[in-house]
Amino acid sequence: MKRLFGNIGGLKAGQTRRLENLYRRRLPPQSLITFELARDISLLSHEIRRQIGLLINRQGKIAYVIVGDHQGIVIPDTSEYRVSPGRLKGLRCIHTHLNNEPLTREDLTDLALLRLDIMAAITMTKSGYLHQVHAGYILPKSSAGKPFEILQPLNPNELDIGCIDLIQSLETELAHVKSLFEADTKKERALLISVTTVSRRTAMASLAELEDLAVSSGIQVAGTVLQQRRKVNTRFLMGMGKLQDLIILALQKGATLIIFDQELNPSQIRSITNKIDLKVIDRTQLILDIFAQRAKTKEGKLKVELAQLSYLLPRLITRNTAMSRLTGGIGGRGPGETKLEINRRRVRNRISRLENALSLVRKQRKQQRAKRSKRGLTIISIIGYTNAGKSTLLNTLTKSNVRAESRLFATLDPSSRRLKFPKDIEVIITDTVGFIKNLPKELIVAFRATLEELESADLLLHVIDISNPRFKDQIESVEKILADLNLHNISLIRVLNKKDLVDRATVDELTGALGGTAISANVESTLLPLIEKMETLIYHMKYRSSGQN
Ligand SMILES: Nc1nc2c(ncn2[C@@H]2O[C@H](COP(=O)(O)OP(=O)(O)OP(=O)(O)O)[C@@H](O)[C@H]2O)c(=O)[nH]1
Ligand SMILES: [Mg+2]
Repeated sequence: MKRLFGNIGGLKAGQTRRLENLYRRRLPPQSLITFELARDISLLSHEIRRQIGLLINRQGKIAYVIVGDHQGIVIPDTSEYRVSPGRLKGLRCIHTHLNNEPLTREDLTDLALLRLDIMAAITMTKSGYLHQVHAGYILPKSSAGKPFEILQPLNPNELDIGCIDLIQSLETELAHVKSLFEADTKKERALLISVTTVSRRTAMASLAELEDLAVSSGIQVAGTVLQQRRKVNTRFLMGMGKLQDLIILALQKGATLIIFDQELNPSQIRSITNKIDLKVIDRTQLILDIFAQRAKTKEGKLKVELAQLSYLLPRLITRNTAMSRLTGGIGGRGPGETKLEINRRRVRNRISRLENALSLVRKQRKQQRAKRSKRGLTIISIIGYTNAGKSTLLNTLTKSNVRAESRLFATLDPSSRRLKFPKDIEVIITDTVGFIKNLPKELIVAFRATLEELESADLLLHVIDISNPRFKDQIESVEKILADLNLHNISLIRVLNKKDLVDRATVDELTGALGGTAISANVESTLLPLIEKMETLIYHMKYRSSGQN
């Protein structure tokens, strides 16, 4: 006999047996529920003063019998019924309401979060006789923003609603929505969401950048959602109602993934993925993903792996058995407890091996640097926000061929070139990984070797893409990272790049305001003033340092 789910404490043996016997009942395919079954659970529910719920599959078999309390039921873990994104669960939920209340907000939330075929509530008279059945389902296409269809209350003789036909037509429509979006690509489609207390302007700018990041990593963007709140919900970031809207929007837009602009802490990601049946990642994970795609050299791959594992470790979670009301049930998607322990240990071991390998790299780098400084070579490092044009500048300056592309984080591995200035000063110029707002700390740690390289620079060229509408925020982010890395004492030239994309007056105004040199990194002739400025500065430095010797 299958077991009952929920609160059976204090029931009489006969009542428990009657509940267990419900598993034997079968439904003809077209009825939402039969009159007899609805009548029987109403009476039993009235007798025990607790809600009773049934989860019924599409063959009309009762998959779960749930006993709740006066107020509600808790749906158990239905993960064995999980289906692919963009499809319904294959289970409908029919439960009793002890009062005469139609579908509640919570019922609809569960309908959406669990992607049930149908959610129905049976209402009863004061003496426990079946009164009506209230049923609702998710609308595949948003008609005037309405996410659900709620049927007129069904009377006991109207329960033959062509249930399976209805579900099938919903599935067909959902499949259609999905295929519309999938077209010919196998790309993930993401809904981007920001839940924040900052100003709308700041939040939108950040979302726009998240969109660039998503596109850059090969994800299609299905839509963006901004939720401004006075206070951020510590567990789910947003309220249940909003989470529900999000899931429905994801279904309607054919999204397979949700990306949060905020970093989710381990317990938030657990709470949210326990509630909803879609892949959820945050900004940090997206950036880590891009880095993983871009890493080409052995060293780069080691660093990215280290960053990814450090991010993953605290998020390897133990099995979640706690279930909140109806909604809880999708928990326990991870492997069993012991397996998790093994995984954790493995990850820790791998992390320490990676750290060892990388500290060796750091040592070698240090030696190289020492050699260089012995030879008195001057080092210029090009830094700046990702996509600002750093590699392009290096290429044009040194006529070399470092990968420059219109996507974020094109460069992960630093490259150095020699450069001879007109006055015969020879310098080494290095290109490095791009910066970004809220650069994940795991990446800062993993890329320490790269960033340490910057410590030995004599001069930093901060490349700024003045054609980017968010360039002011970007300058701020870069300068913050420089300060965090203790690099703000090194001489720095602001290089205002992509001046060809901005009108002249603005370029002049910005040059004045920001105190930099404007260039087009891809046009050699525009670099002359910058080269002169570098040369003067370096000449000055050399002169000064030799004066001190
Ligand atoms: N119009 C214009 N485009 C430029 C200029 N400089 C660079 N670009 C373009 O901007 C894009 C990014 O250039 P990259 O040199 O790869 O930028 P990066 O700073 O090295 O980027 P990451 O390595 O990703 O951090 C490329 O498509 C370049 O062709 C410029 O002066 N004018
Ligand atoms: Mg680059």
